[in-house]
Amino acid sequence: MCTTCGCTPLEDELSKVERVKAGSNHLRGTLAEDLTQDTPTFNEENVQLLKFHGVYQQEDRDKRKEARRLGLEKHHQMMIRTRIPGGVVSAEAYLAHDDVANRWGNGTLRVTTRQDFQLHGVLKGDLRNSIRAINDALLTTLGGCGDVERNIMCCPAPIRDALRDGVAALLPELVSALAPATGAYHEIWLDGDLVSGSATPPGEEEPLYGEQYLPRKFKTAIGLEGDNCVDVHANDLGLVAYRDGSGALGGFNVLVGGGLGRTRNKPETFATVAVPMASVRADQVIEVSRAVVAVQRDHGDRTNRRHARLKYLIADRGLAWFRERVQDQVSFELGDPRAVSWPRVEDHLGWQRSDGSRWFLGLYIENGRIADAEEARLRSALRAIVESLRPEVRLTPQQNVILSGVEEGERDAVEAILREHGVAVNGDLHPAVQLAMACPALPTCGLAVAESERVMPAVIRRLAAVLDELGLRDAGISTRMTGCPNGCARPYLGDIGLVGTTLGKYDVYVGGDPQGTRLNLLYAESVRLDDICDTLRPLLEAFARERRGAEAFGDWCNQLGVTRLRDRFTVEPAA
Ligand code: SRM
Ligand code: SF4
Repeated sequence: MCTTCGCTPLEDELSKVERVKAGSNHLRGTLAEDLTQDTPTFNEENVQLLKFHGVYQQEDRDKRKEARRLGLEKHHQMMIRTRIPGGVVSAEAYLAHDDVANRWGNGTLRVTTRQDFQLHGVLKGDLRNSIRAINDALLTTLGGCGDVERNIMCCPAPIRDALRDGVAALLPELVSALAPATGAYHEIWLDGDLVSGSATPPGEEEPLYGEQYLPRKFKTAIGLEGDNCVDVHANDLGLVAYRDGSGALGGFNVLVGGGLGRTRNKPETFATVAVPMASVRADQVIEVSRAVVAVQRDHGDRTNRRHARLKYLIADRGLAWFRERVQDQVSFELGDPRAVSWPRVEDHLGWQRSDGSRWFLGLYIENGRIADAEEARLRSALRAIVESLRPEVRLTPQQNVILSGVEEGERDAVEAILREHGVAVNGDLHPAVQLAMACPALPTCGLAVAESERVMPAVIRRLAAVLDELGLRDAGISTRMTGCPNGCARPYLGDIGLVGTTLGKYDVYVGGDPQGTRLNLLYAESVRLDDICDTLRPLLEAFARERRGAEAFGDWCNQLGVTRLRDRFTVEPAA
C-alpha cells in the first residue's frame, strides 16, 4: 500500500523483490533445484529468497581485484545467520556452530549486534550440511534475514529475578507467534527429498505474513525496566517490560517505529528512535505484537524498499493513525504509554552471581569475532571451556559472550583456561575498548564502502590513549563504527558514531545519550581515518575541563549542540 495516501500499488509499481516473494510459493522458489547445480552461486531470485532462510550470498572482496586481473570469477561464498532469541545458546549448539565454522566456514564465529551467530565463508555446496548441523542442535536460521520478523532480542543476563523470569517464559511464545509458518525451510534444508519447489503444499498457509511477507525487515527487542542493553529504541517494535506491585512481570510499554538505516545524501531516508505508542498487560503482548506487524504488512510501502520500513509508514501517516489501526486489530483497549526511563545501560561484563550458588562471566569479545589469533586463542579457549564445563552461552547485544551457570568451584577453571590461551579477562581492558562496537564491513559485506571491524581495534586504542591523557578513562564513552550508513553497529546511538563514507573516510557523530534514547548528530564530515582522534581531541579536552560531575560526553555535546561545537572548534559545517 502507498504510505502517503493509502492506495494499493499497481502490479508493475511493486518493487522487484515483492514480485519474487509473491511468486515464491512461500519462499520455495527454485532453491531446491538450484542447490543441485554445481555452481558457486544461486540465481538472482533465489539470492533474495535465501535471505529468508538465513543465508546471504557474498564474495570475498579482498580477492576481487586479483580475480579481475586474472580474469577469474569472484570468490563467492555464503554467510549463514542463526536466529537466536535472547541470545541463548546451549553448550551443544555452541559446539555445533564452532564445528561448522571450522569445517565449512572461515574458522571464525561472529556474535552479532542482535545476539545471533554469523558464519562466514561457507561454500554453496556446504550449505545444507551446515544448516542441518545447526538444526540438529535445535536452532534455526529461518528468519535470520529477509522481510519477516528478525531475531527477537532480549537482555541475556542470567539473573534470577521475577521480572526476568516472566519475560523469559514469554519469549518462546512470542517468537513462534511472529515466525513464518512455511514448510519450505524444512523441505529444502532438512528433509532432503524435495523434488520440485513449484507448488505450495495443499493447506499450507502463512496466516501472519500472507503470500508476500512483509514490505521489509522487521525488528523487535524486549527491554527490561531499568536495563536497556538491547537498544530497544532502534527497533520497529520495542517492548519494555515493567513490574507489577509484587515485582513480577506486569506488562509492556509498546514502542514503535525505530530504525537506523539511511542512505548518504538522501535526506528522505533517516535514522530515528522508536516512540511509545501504548501499554499492554503481559497476556496481551503477543496479540499487540502481531497487530503491529499486520498493520505494517498491510500498509507499508511495497514500491520502494528505501521507504518500506515501519518508521516511514509512521512518519507519513502519523503515530495516532498507526495506533488506531493497531487498536482495530486487537480485542482489548490499548492502554496509554507509560514513561520509560533508563538509569544506566548494563554491558553485563565480568563475574556476577546468577543465584545463590551459580555465577556467570560476561566476556568481552572484540567486535564479536570469535577467532584464534597468535597472541590470544579465543575460539579454542571458548571451545575448551564449553567442552569441559558445559556452560550455557549467551550472546549479548554488544557482541559479547556470557558463560552462564558456572558453579562456584568452576570459576578458577574458567579463568585458567582463558589464561592458558592468552585471553585477557575483562579487568585488564580499557573501558572505551569494552564499550566499542564495529560492524563486519570489508571483506564480506557487499554494502561496505569503508573498513570497520578491521580498523576499529587501532582507532579505539588511540582514542583510549587520548582519554587516559585527559583523565577521562572512566567517563563511559561509547564509540561505534560502521563501514556504511546502514547503521548495523547502531552508530547513531553511541556517544561517538563513526560512519564510513568512502574508503578511509568517516562521518563523525557526537551527542548520543548513554541510555540509547537519543540519536547523535553529525559533527564532522568525511574525516580521514588517521584524523579521527585529532578531530575528537579538542571536544574531549573541552569536555574534560567543563564537565559537571559525572556528566556524560554525549549529554555534554548534545547540550551545546553541533553548531556551537563546530564554531568553537572550527569544523566545516555539514553540507
Ligand atoms: Fe545490518 C544489511 C550485518 C544489525 C541495518 N547488515 C546488512 C548486511 C546483511 C549486508 C547486506 O545486506 O548485504 C550485513 C552483513 C555483513 C556481513 O558480512 O556479515 C549486515 N547487521 C549486520 C550485523 C552482523 C552487524 C554486526 O556487527 O553484528 C548485525 C546482524 C544482526 C542480526 O543478527 O540480525 C546487523 N543492521 C543491524 C542493525 C542493528 C540492530 O538491528 O540493532 C541495523 C540498524 C537498525 C535497523 O535495522 O534500522 C542494521 N543492515 C542494516 C541495513 C539498513 C536497513 C534500513 O532500514 O535501511 C542493511 C541494508 C538493507 O537492509 O538494505 C543491513
Ligand atoms: Fe555492511 Fe554497512 Fe552493515 Fe557495516 S553497516 S555491515 S558496512 S551494511
